[in-house]
Amino acid sequence: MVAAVATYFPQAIANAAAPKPSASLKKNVLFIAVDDLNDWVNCMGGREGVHTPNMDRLAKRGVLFTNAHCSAPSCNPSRVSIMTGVSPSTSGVYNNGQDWRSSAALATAVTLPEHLRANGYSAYGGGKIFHSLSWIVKGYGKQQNEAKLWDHYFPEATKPLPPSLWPDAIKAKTSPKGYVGWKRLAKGKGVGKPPSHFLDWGPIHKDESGMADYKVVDWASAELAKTHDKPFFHAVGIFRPHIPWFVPQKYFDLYPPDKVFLPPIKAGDLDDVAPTHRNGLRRKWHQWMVDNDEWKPAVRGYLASISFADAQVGRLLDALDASPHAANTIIVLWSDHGMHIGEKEHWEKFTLWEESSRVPLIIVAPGVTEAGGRCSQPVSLLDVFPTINELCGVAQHEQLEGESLVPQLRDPAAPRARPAITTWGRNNHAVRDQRYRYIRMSNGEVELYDHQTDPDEFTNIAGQPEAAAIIERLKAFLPSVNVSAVQ
Ligand SMILES: [Ca+2]
Repeated sequence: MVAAVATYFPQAIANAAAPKPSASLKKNVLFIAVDDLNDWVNCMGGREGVHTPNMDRLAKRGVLFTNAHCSAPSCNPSRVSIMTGVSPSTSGVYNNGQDWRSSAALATAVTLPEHLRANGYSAYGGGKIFHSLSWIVKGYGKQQNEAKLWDHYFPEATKPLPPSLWPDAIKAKTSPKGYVGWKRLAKGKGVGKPPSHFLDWGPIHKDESGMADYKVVDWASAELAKTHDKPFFHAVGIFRPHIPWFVPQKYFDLYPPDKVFLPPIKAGDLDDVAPTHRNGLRRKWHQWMVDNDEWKPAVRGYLASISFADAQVGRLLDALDASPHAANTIIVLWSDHGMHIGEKEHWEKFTLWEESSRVPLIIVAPGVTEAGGRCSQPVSLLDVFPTINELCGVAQHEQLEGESLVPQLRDPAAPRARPAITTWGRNNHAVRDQRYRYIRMSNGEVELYDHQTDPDEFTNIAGQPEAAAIIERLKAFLPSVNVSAVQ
């Protein structure tokens, strides 16, 4: 429960305390997490025709990192990593089923909101910031969030999503009016059973104000309208475009069925990938999509969900702009990892390729960033914590393994010595620099891709003569410590 309500700032108390004008305070932080959003954001050039006007306008206000990567392609380890600044190979938190506080490295780790609170900030959050140990629509299970990190959490730290329109239908495995996708899949149209009950989509014929994300943004907007006597860290977690892809009809209408694209695939693409990498793919899911002519409808469901999430980002930005804090608030928008929508015959994340690791990362820092900045240097979500510290004038913490991005915020062309590391399971890593992706599995299997000539990572060039020197250089960045997985 919310133990710290007394230190949260209801309007009446804030007014009575005669707060200092916002301009005299340290910068606030609006920290926006979007779940499972890959690079299908218009400003990132991921795919043509994606309707994301609000993330696009946010990117125009500051710096868009076009080569940003998660430290793990899965919700829990990625989120733990960004919130603690500690990499998966140091913490042993590699997947969704692990309790991060059981990690020796993280038992007493200081999270981003805790660190800011220790330095004069208040911290409040809502929606999905940390993961849950059980699937979020089945029940909340043990939350990876902790009430003690925050002054206040909406609706509560142990139950971070308010009731929405869809979970009851999923739990009951029924098809109430409006759930078109579930009805189709439940009837087992076509060949075989659907691959997952949750990989489902369809329009919701109800008002979007009933959606959990909408309610979270309503709450967040009301918080932003208040005055505060301390600088604040305000975390807002938007759950879409995570599956299932149920959003109102108007977002599906943005994508006429005959105009929906399919991601590129290439025959034989998987013949040259690391065998252990290939063995982890959800090829049966993909086969079901193809056999049942559901690939394009599924792409459409993901796109509609992206545009719904984008609309919520827009509502939040409008609320900030209308608030007393507009000129004094740093905005950081990130996604926890990417998403395969059939690329490499795979669905969701859980791989070491670009589709799983590349994420949108946008930072607007008043007085530091200039409008329209784009940085193509490889950066990691691990870098976010130290970046926020520097922007807020707060000391760094010894546990942090990332590197502040303030040099790139001041000058997006500023070089960066280190590549971005993504880890999937113990001692399997991808090293991404400005041009190449080097993948090294724990058993020694390797892949190498040249993004200059092969942006879809179709051809593994690790065996070619010119690869040896490139691999030798990138290998030096592989983590030297790879702790056992937290039990
Ligand atoms: Ca290939």
